[in-house]
Amino acid sequence: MKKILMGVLMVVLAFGVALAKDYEVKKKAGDFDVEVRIDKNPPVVGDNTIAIEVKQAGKAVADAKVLVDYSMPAMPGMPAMNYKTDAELKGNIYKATMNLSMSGPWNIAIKISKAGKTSTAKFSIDAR
Ligand SMILES: [Cu+2]
Repeated sequence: MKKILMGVLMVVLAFGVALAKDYEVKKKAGDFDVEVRIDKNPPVVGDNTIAIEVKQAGKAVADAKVLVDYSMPAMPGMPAMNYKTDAELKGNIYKATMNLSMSGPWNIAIKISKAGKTSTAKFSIDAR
């Protein structure tokens, strides 16, 4: 019985690793559902492509303005860093390149503007 459980666990783990190829984050921003994928997992120093899917009531939103704001708080010997880049709509996905200049914690804010209202989804990553 234990062997079977271990076998099942191994399969589940292997599957989980295979699925977790991109770095994925799901967040709410106002009444938007935001799904974020970063092509490097973990995110790396240098270029990372961030793909953002925005949905409202289950439908893709393709007429918003999406801005990616990424920052690192000040640390010893380094002032706070902050960068902003507009995401470009490709299909139904907003894409941008984040150039992370340093390893360590980065705060990401995805700002979604539509009909004069801006909603923000926030999360943190750890660049390697
Ligand atoms: Cu730093």
